Amino acid sequence: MAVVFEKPHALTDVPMHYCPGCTHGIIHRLVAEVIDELGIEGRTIGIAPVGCSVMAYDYFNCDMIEAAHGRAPAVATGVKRADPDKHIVFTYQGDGDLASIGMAETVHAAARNENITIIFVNNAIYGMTGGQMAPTSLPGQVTQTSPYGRDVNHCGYPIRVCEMLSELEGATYLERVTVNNVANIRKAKKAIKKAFQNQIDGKGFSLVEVVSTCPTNWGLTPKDALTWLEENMLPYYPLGVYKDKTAEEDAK
Ligand SMILES: Cc1ncc(C[n+]2csc(CCOP(=O)(O)OP(=O)(O)O)c2C)c(N)n1
Repeated sequence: MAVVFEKPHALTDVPMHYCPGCTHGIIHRLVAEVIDELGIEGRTIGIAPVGCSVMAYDYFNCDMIEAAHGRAPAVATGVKRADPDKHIVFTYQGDGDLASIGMAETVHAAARNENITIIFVNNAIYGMTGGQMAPTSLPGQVTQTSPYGRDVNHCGYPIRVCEMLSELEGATYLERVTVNNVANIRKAKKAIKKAFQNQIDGKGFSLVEVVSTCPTNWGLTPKDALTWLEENMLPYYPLGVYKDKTAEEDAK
């Protein structure tokens, strides 16, 4: 019989706890498919700090470490450097985690061109803790801590992580993708695969930002959350490759 659907081996059978319409599940699956396709499950170590994906260790079949909030790139650096030829190391971080409390770790890991892969899930809010404003919340966005909308005079402007890191000489590969439709899910997978392949090839720091939804904390249905993402997130966070030193090297 022809197999038309198979769960990636790198995902466990544990049902995920994510809310309806949350895109963490799609992104987990893409990471798992890439691990399967590259045949690296046995040597992959994932690092997920706190955030809605805090229990990612239940969902991925590879070894997982839980880091303190924001510290995943530092932990990843240690794990990778302990046995650089053997370990394939990825972090899986939210925007509250990576761009707020963990910003220093992110910037310095990129500046050092650590040979690690970062999956950065940007849903413009602190999901796990109930919807507080994140560094990526949009101007005017209503959150638990900005009930009248994010006022840039008071709270400053959102941080565009890929653009910011692209100024660093160290960073190797930075791409922003989303998972709002099938075509974009395919592009997201391609970017995630490249980010892992770069590490296998010893190319250095690779980060894929995935523009994501949080229907629960945005106060929207799953369908309306996708529309909100398309109408509000994508204009502020344009998709694309922000840096690719591997392409520059290939062109030489
Ligand atoms: C040192 C520390 N400070 C604060 C917290 C509380 N906390 C847990 S998760 C989180 C934010 C999570 O948001 P994000 O990283 O965007 O991930 P999401 O839940 O949206 O997927 C915060 C502030 C914590 N666990 N540890």
